[in-house]
Amino acid sequence: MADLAALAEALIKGDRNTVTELTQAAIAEGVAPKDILEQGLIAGMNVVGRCFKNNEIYVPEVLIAARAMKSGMAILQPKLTEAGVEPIGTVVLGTVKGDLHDIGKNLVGMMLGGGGLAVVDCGTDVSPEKFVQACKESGAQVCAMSALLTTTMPQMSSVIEAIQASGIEVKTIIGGAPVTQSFADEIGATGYAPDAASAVDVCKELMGVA
Ligand code: B1M
Repeated sequence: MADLAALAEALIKGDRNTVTELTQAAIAEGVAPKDILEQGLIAGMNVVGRCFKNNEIYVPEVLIAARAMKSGMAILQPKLTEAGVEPIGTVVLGTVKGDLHDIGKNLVGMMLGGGGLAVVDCGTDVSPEKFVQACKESGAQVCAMSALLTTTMPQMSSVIEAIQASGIEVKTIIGGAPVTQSFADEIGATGYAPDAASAVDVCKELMGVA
């Protein structure tokens, strides 16, 4: 009998081999891919996000859990596609122009993926035009920007202006060490999150799927 609680537990521990084995076993037993995703992998990642937010675990543990999630997803993704399971929403993500820091941005991407969202990761040093183009092409509901330098924070405002000028309907969320809620309010961003786990909650709220 497939044990999805054990799958979630293995993911929380970052035990990649057990995640692979239990995902394969659940598929072999005919468990619905959506249940494996929601009750196994996402359930585990939700716990990781909560513990990270509460400072009970730190960046290395999150990265190891995310690696385990990736192993499970590599097996599960083709089955989800076959079963027609759609992600609950799409987020375009990137570090703004002039900024090469990507550790926090990657954590945000991993947590968003772990939360059942599709992520279009544009990488680092992303221009406003590239953000807009990626939003148009993917039909994303949310554009998520990271900045680690005080000198690149104004780029977030440029992205919001470019989105407004393009006429596309997309919400924005910003984050990164120097970014604050008051800066988000000042530049008209629709969301702000202080950490990667909160970014998942905020994106889901902005999409109306929280
Ligand atoms: Co740079 N760097 N760096 N750096 N670097 C900082 C940011 C700095 C604070 C160091 C310092 O002086 N004390 C400083 C910025 C000062 C300032 O602007 N006020 C600085 C500087 C000055 C620079 C250079 C200019 C140095 C130079 O060349 N003279 C240069 C700039 C290069 C460029 O970007 N153009 C530079 C270069 C680099 C490296 C390449 C060496 C490397 C980056 C490697 C990489 O990312 N691949 C690097 C690093 C590693 C750092 C520090 C040490 C660590 C950053 C980090 O990864 N933190 C940093 C000092 C520090 O923070 N102690 C520093 C861990 C990460 C998990 O946290 O990214 O904050 P963080 O993400 C968090 C939250 O902020 C949030 O979630 C994450 C997890 O919870 N979050 C979001 C992040 N994005 C979010 C988006 C969201 C929501 C939440 O919604 C979309």
